[in-house]
Amino acid sequence: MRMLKSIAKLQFITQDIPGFSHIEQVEIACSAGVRWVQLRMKEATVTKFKETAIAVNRVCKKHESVFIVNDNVDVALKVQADGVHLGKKDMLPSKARLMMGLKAIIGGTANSLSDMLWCTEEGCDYIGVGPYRFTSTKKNLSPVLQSCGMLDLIEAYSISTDNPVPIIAIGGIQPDDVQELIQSEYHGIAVSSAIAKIENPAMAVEIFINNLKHGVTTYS
Ligand code: TZP
Ligand code: MG
Repeated sequence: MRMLKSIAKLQFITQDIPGFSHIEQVEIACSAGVRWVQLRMKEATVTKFKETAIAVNRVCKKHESVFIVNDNVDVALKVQADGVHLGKKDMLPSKARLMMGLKAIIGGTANSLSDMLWCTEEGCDYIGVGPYRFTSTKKNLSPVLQSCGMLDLIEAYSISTDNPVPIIAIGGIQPDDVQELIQSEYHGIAVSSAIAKIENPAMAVEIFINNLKHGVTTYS
C-alpha cells in the first residue's frame, strides 16, 4: 500500500567533489530554492555517510527541504531522513517499506519499462528514469536513452499501469532540457552536475526553477 506524497519537480543530488563538501552543496542549493535533496555518497565509509547525513538533515530541516538518502536504508533510518532512493542492486523497495513505514518516501531507479513496472509494484513513491544523456556522475551507466527513449518509456508506462507514480528524469540534465521533459509528461527532474559542478550553483537552481515553472528562458 502506498500513501500519496508530494514529490518535488526539482530534485538535487549531491556528489563527491573535491573541495566542495556534500554539506556545502546542500546549503547552497537549498539557499537558492531547492526543496528536495538526495545525499549520494559513493566513496564514503558508513560512519562518514552517517555523520554527513546528520549534518545534511539539519540543513534540510532549516530550509524545509525533503531529505532523501541514496542506497542505504540503515543510514536513512538512523538520521530520520524523509526517505531513501534505491537502485536495482540495493534493498528491495518493499522491504525498505516494511522497515521505514508508510510515511517514508521510497524512490527507485529504472532504465526500462519492466523496471518501471517493477518499481511501481514494489511500492515506490516515485521512479527516477534515465539516463537521459551521458553523465560521468554515475559509474556503470546504463545505455543512454536520449529524447526518443525517454518519450517511448513514459508513453509505454502510462498505458501499462493503472497505478502510475510520478516519474523523474535523470542523467546529464541541463536547464534547456526541462521543457521537452515536462512536455513529455515527466513529473520532474533530478540534477547533480548542472547545479553542483558549475561556477554559480545558485544561479543554476534559479534557472531550473524558472524553467520548471514557466518554460525555458535563455539567460546570458
Ligand atoms: N543515476 C542515473 S544518472 C545519475 C544517477 C544518479 C547521475 C545524475 O547526475 P548528473 O550529474 O545530473 O548527470
Ligand atoms: Mg544505489
